[in-house]
Amino acid sequence: MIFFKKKGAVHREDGSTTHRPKEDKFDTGLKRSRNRFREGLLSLVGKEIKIDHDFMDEIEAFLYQSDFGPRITESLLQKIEESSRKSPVTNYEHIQDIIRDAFRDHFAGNDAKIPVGNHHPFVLLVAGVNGSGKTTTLGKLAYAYAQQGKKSLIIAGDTYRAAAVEQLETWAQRAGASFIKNPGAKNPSGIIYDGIQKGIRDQSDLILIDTAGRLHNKAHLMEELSKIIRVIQKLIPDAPHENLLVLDGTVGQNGLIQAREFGKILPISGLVVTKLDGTAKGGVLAAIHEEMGVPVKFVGLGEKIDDLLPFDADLYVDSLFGNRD
Ligand SMILES: Nc1nc2c(ncn2[C@@H]2O[C@H](COP(=O)(O)OP(=O)(O)OP(=O)(O)O)[C@@H](O)[C@H]2O)c(=O)[nH]1
Ligand SMILES: [Mg+2]
Repeated sequence: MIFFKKKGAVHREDGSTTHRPKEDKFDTGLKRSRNRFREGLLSLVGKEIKIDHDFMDEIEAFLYQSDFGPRITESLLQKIEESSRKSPVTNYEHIQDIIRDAFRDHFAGNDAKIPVGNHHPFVLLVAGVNGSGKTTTLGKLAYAYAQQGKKSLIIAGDTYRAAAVEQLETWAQRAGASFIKNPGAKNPSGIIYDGIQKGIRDQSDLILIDTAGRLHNKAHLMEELSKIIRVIQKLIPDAPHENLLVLDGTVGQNGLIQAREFGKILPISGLVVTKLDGTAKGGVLAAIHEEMGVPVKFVGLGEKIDDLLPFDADLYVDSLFGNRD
């Protein structure tokens, strides 16, 4: 699927536009994760490596620091140990190959596609804790779909914060998407019902629903999320067709807890991991995917409108190693 044009446009303040390939975005976006990841390994370049206790401790420490979590760390260590039985002395390239292959296997089943053509309108909902990047992600998605010639309607389902509605409206304008809000609403049900009706009436290709941030341990807010789904299903019984859980990549392993709790309420079909441009904890992406068995669909690599990319395991792994330097 070509989701974004092959080259990502970078709009400058002086009005000029240059293009940055997707590879570069992953690479610069994951700079901090990469630096952390390579810190431990780089000192080994060009040396003979003896796979002993000290070496394994070192590898273990930096895998933890990158937030790969216990299970992935254990499985990587195991793979390195297995290989050391065959050849106890090795080199950097070999260790790198082991880790790289392990990640490729890990993400082999990760399908980042969203088959928006399968339903008309296709209903997509974003959920997550406060500030995880839901509204921004929705705006970026509307823009990306507009680039593909799709007509989107955005529903302002966050009825708690007036500022949230304004923020979303600005994104809708930038993306050229339709927008529906009810500033006086006390809860999201009414506006979501009206929005779905409008989307059907206007023959929108996509209906994109923003929801308020909610802490996963606040039972009434989680119940409200269930209600939102029921309201949508009154009009389109098999919707939402995509439930994206938006996780802030900088929170590391805490994302796992959020994913578990939201998963109890919402049939999560995909994950969006945001703010990977500002963290050294990029490994959490692998840990969450492992735990949840849910595909990572998008990654947020900045605050600009085109800073959302479909997740690409090869680019992710390449960017961690920084082989494009
Ligand atoms: N650097 C960076 N910042 C991001 C990214 N995604 C979102 N942000 C920023 O994170 C902050 C919160 O984003 P929002 O989209 O408002 O988050 P939200 O989940 O809608 O927040 P609530 O509605 O309050 O729960 C904003 O300042 C965004 O610009 C990203 O991928 N990278
Ligand atoms: Mg929001």
